[in-house]
Amino acid sequence: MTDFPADLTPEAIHARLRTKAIGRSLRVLAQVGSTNDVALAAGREGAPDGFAVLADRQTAGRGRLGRAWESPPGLGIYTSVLLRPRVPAALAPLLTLAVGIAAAETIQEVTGLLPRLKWPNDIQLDGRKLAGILVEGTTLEGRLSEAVVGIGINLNQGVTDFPVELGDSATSLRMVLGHPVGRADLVAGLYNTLEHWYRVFCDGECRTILDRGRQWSAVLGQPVEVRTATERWSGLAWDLDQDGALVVRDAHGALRRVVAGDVSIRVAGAKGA
Ligand code: BT5
Repeated sequence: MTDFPADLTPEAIHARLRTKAIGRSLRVLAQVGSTNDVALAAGREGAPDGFAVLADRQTAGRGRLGRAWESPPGLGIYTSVLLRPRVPAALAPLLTLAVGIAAAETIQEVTGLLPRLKWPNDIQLDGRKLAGILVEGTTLEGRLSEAVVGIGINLNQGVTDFPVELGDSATSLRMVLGHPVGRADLVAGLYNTLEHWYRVFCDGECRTILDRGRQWSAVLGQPVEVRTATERWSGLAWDLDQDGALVVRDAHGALRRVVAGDVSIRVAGAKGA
């Protein structure tokens, strides 16, 4: 029994790869619970830096805080990459940003579209969610010893492929372009671009990541609502801090750091911002 979806064979991907590490060791699966779980388990068993898992379909794809990631067969990209950056753990949030930049650049390269990064881990097109990133890691002696970077991108879904509750908030490349996009081109492009940004991250070039993250940002300069585990408040998205935290100017003019949470862009009324 073959495990590979016809358009996502390891040969199709390797033929398009220009990397030294990312995707060189690659496991393609027809179906899996979550590609992040496979990569985390492979990491514990000593898989190399850059080991990648790619699935046609996830039955338990996840986002942050136990949320689900819709992963229907044949339509999207669901991949996780194992990284061993060994940088100080405090830099971990910048890895999510670097992965977002890599995904946005790849989408632009392959389709000509201009996606935007919505802090902390979304990629948007026309204000709708196109892709999400989930980084799960292990630290050892204050260093990020192992990180699994999970990326889900909506490629060829039509509007009826999403559950009704996502109808107003989700989009795909096909919905915007009007034609399907080759999955092997996009995923190999993603591994190629990710390798560049992973190197920038490992070299500690935080400023380069932050500058590019600011350029791609959907939120900076926008009135936003911030929701954390304990609070909900409004302000103006001001900047990215050195560690990737979002700096928001509140109603009193104070600059507040948001380290973990969600932001939504307020469409009208920047009251208090
Ligand atoms: C994320 O979480 O956006 C991270 C998603 C990461 C998915 C990848 S796929 C490969 C790897 N393996 C996994 O198991 N996960 C990673 P969060 O910011 O918590 O957003 C989750 C929310 O996005 C959900 O609660 C829905 O509202 C929405 N959502 C779910 N599926 C979606 C989809 N396919 N497209 C757009 N929005 C979606």
